[in-house]
Amino acid sequence: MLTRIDHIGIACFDLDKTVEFYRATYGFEVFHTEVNEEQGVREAMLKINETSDGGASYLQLLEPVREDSTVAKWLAKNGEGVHHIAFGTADVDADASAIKEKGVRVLYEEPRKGSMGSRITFLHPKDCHGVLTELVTSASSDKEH
Ligand code: CMX
Ligand code: CO
Repeated sequence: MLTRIDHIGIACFDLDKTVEFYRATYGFEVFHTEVNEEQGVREAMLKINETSDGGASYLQLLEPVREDSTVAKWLAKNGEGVHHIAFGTADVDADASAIKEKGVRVLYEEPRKGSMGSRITFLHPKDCHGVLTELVTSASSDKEH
């Protein structure tokens, strides 16, 4: 069951400048940063609020680390902006299979590594009314691993 907005993914050209904008404008601080080589991004997670399911909602600021990454390709076409939304669930495997049964393309056979030890998968934006949609099970709520 999808129980929260885990994060909104925002693509940017310069992560440090974008982090500084969110700090100076809204007072949001960086909760976590990491490079996800597989996804081709350097990212900063800004925690906005905790949620009633024991998780939290974040902004995920994303800067590409290689030219052939999905985010680099998207930025070249669209410029900076909202790249995807992510729903949180305690069981990404079960939710991804249930959604696949409904005819929505799930991009990965098995969930992959996301921020902070989470497991993630994506739904094709063309099957989701133009919204690239991610499903996330955070490390703390993961029942499987
Ligand atoms: N939101 C909405 N639509 C998108 C999109 C996005 N982020 N990215 C691509 N599209 C649309 C394009 O506009 C294009 O539509 P048209 O054919 O109408 O022009 C279509 O999808 C195909 O786009 P493309 O530029 O040819 O891109 P690809 O098919 O190569 O890749 C996708 C699209 C979704 C398969 C790829 O972005 C992907 O695998 N995404 C999942 C991984 C990811 O995004 N990782 C970065 C974030 C990591 C994290 O959150 O941790
Ligand atoms: Co994301």
